[in-house]
Amino acid sequence: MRADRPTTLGEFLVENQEKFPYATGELSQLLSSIRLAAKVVNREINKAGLADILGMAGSDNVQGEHQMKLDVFANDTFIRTLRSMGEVCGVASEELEDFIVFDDELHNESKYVVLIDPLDGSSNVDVNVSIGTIFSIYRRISAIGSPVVLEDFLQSGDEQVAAGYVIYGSSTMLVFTTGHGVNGFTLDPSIGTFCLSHPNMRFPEQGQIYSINEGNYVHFPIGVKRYLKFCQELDPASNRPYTSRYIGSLVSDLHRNMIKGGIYIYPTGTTSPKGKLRLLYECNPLSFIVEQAGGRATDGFERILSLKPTELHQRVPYFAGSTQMVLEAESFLRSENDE
Ligand code: P6P
Repeated sequence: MRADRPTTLGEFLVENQEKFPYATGELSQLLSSIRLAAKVVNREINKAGLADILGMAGSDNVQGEHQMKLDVFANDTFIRTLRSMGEVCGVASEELEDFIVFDDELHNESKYVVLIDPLDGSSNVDVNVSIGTIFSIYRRISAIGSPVVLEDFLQSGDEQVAAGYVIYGSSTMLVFTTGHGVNGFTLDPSIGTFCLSHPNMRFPEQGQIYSINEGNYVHFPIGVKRYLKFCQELDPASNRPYTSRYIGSLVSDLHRNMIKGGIYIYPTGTTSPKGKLRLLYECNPLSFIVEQAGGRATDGFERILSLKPTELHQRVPYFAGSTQMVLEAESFLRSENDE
């Protein structure tokens, strides 16, 4: 941190280069690519209400979800920017059925793969609610010099070398970790630069905010229903009832809870037997952030980062946030299983 001005993201990357895994400068360059793409997407989001970029793209993504024009724009922007640099050999995206192979001599020599949710919560664009980009970075496990393969993407979350998110909200922030804590950078639009605004972000051990779509209550497992009633009971000793905050935008809900303390839950349900969130490009990267910030992230029973992925778009139940709150919620799930 400088006395006269905040550290820029570029300066931070240079000053912390030696801490990055396999510090050869390539990861720094990769993170700079993400920084550039974030600025380009941010510009379009901020004028979405004006340009003809609002609304549906007229296509559906692999999830069967209607693609917003901004979804498509964000996906294309991140993939194009990642391809233009020489650090990445392939990308998997929420918006695409299969992963993309950058199959040429330069990129086959690259060491990293990126998994990305280019614009999470994008249905909120038309109602001016914050949305986000989530990214996850691994070293490839297949032989350098060959085209990237599926196994390069199906690594457990503990193998991530970096992960983070961009939140396009009242301000635009890039929050990431390389395994040495979590740092948040706010975009200064007057100079088009991300500046260190939230050094060493930490999840409060306890919190009073629970984030879940209670409209799905009837579909929840009994343990989740019991936990929600627990959150809503009056108990001065534990500052309950807790407060319900849920805006239907995972990055925004999780970011708020990291700053204020809280838990985000997307459980299984009769309409979503494995939950809704995707392991590889939502839960793994955010769980790396959560754990690096001192929080806890599980599927209700197991650490998310320990799970061994079996397919690109697999879904998992998600309980993430202040450690004491996640442990509390898990205890209700275990009691259900003990019956
Ligand atoms: P529901 C957005 O589609 C998303 O993946 C997350 O950003 C958000 O938390 C969740 O789904 C909202 O889902 O079923 O509550 O509308």
